[in-house]
Amino acid sequence: MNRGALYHRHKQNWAFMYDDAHVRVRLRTARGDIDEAVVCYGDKYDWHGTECRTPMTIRLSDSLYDYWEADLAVGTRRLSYRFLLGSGRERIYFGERWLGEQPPEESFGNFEYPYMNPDDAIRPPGWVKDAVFYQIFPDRFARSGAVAAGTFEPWGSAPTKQNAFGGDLSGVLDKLDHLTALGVDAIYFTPLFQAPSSHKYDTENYYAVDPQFGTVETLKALVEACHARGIRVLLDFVFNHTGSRFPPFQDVLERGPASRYADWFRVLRWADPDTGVSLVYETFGYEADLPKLNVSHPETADYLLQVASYWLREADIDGFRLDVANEVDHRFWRRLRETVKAVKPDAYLLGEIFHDAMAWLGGDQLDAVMDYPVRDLAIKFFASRTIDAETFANIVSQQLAMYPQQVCEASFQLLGSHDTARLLTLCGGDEARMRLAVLFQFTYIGAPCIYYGDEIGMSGENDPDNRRCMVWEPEAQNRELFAFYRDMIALRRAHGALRGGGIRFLHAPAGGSALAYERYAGDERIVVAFNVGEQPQTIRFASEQSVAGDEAGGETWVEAWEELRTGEVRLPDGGGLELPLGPYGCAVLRHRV
Ligand code: ARE
Repeated sequence: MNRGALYHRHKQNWAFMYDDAHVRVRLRTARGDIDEAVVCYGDKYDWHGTECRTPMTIRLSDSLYDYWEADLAVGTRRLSYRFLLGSGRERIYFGERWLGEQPPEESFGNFEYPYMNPDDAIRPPGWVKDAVFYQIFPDRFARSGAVAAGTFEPWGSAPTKQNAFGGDLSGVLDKLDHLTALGVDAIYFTPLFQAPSSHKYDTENYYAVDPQFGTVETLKALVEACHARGIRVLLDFVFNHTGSRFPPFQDVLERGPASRYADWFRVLRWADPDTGVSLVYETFGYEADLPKLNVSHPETADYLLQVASYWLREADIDGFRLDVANEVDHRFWRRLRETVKAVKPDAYLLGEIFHDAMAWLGGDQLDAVMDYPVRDLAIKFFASRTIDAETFANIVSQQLAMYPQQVCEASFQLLGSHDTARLLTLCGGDEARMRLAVLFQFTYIGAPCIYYGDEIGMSGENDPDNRRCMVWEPEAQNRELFAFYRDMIALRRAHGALRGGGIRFLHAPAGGSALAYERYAGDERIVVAFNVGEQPQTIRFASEQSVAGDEAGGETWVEAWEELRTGEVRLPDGGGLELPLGPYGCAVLRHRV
């Protein structure tokens, strides 16, 4: 047995309350190394009277490790536990402070989940896993009739880093039918508070809607209209930095260390008119226009918390997308969570973090992050085709094992944003590849988000080309693609197993371009299969490959979405399943229960 590969520790992604009555424990072992894993658990105050055993199953595997899981019902809410591992004839016990063939008599040295305090449970808002988001960049989505002609660039001309097109919130209001027809039920707006740039990440006034976009009243009317249609609204807040026109920063520029806002920013060196030395301060990414806020200063933190509270109460928004969340201190996020959840317990706190975000997702700070790591893999597998199915499945599995299940369910799944080139462009303009990526997005764990215009076939390279004006002329829109997106949303809504529950890869060969996985929750199981290559392929599953381990043959599988069918599904006599997939083919099958 490869003992060096064994890993477990309590809390975080290794032992967490998935619901109020269960602790899910996860154990890492070297891939393919162990035949059997069992959790021995009980109450440490009555170990001999309560000790019981539950077998674990491998739910995920990456290139190096298997991840075993078991859900433990803990009657006394106190959990002491150790693992019994078997490989060939070898049997060892694994605890927090020992490893060996004989476990200690008592529970001393076991792992502990000391008490299942309800307040320690990680509880992202329940609605998120069922939601489908649509991202709007307000300057480029829609311009209402109220905007004076000639003030802005002509709609549809080429975006540059500086120019503005006059999009506004009334324009969004006029276009809500588009979103309803598509079927989305949440909007993520990039910033709309007053700021000089077209992207508005350089906040000048946190309390005002940018005059180009409208007023507080327009925003309130828009949120109300969205709510009436069952659409939730998420706004983008920039608390890491401000714009240089933010009045407290202007005051610092004017008064130097004498400014009452001197501690609001991270000044490294004050200007000295005598020596000609100029002011040096920390910024976002070396951008002089984006001075970094010092949220460790109580006044600054209080100010920003009041901003959050104001917009929740005033405009009844449903969540916050938090810019550069990984560069703001944890203490501030804890305070923000308390502030926000006190006003609206099911508001969604979504952080922009591009890497391992467990340190923010323990239930006391953010609810979720934008899943750029999985987006990156999806782009490489479906769009640029620079990784094979095995690499894709391994790294996706590794990502899933890094978080508690409920955190994965509430994550924000995107294939593109205002910070990336557009999906269709990354697919080289090939719509077939794009559709496969979108099918993945809508059958994977986490709430999908459509970047405005992707659904009607817009293309665009990196910023600023990815921020072109939305195309509204019906003849210039790809309506078949729109119908496909609408179908994908409907498919996801029709099956709980696509929105919650687990995922298991069934077919992901090294060097391969065909991929299949199963989504499962309760009795429901959905198999999704793809061929991202130009050659036809047939994927074969043995019955035992199915997660539930029962018959995957006979008449138990039906097509969940016939429009996607690319070949005749075959059910061989000996059980199992055969899926012939044409070039860029795919299939979605449902287990009939
Ligand atoms: C402008 C120009 C760019 C130019 C840049 C630098 O448009 O072409 O490259 O200036 O000169 C906003 C605007 C941008 C603007 C920027 C600065 O939207 O258009 O860029 O302000 O003025 C990292 C951060 C992440 C950040 C991205 C952009 O971690 O937080 O970079 N994203 C947010 C917003 C942006 C916004 C800002 C932050 C600033 O979503 O829209 O930019 O408020 C890797 C790394 C990531 C890195 C990522 C993307 O994966 O791991 O850390 O993200 O690449 O670069």
